[in-house]
Amino acid sequence: MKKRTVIGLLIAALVVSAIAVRFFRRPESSGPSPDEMVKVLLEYDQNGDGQLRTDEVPERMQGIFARGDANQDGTLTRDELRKLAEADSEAVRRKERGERR
Ligand SMILES: [Ca+2]
Ligand SMILES: [Ca+2]
Repeated sequence: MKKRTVIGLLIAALVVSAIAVRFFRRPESSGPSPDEMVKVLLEYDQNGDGQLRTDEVPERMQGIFARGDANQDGTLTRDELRKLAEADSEAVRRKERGERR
C-alpha cells in the first residue's frame, strides 16, 4: 500500500470515528449546563457589566426576572443568573428522570 493511501485511510478513519463519537455519545442531560446557560443569557448584556437589566432582555424573556431576581432590584447578577440556570438544569434532569421509560 502506498504511503499516501495509508495516510488518507487514517484521516478517513479519524473523521468517521469523530462523527461516531458525536453521534453515539449521549450527554448526561440533554439541556445545556448551568455554565453554558449563564453564558447564553449574558449575551444579552448590552453594557458589558456582567449583569442583566430588564431593558437589556427581550420581552419574551422578562420571566427570568420574576424567577431569578432574588432581591428584586430589576437586575440579574451573575450569581442570580447562575442560581436560575442551576434551578433550570435541575428541573430538566428531574423531568428526564420522571419521563424516562
Ligand atoms: Ca448589563
Ligand atoms: Ca437582583
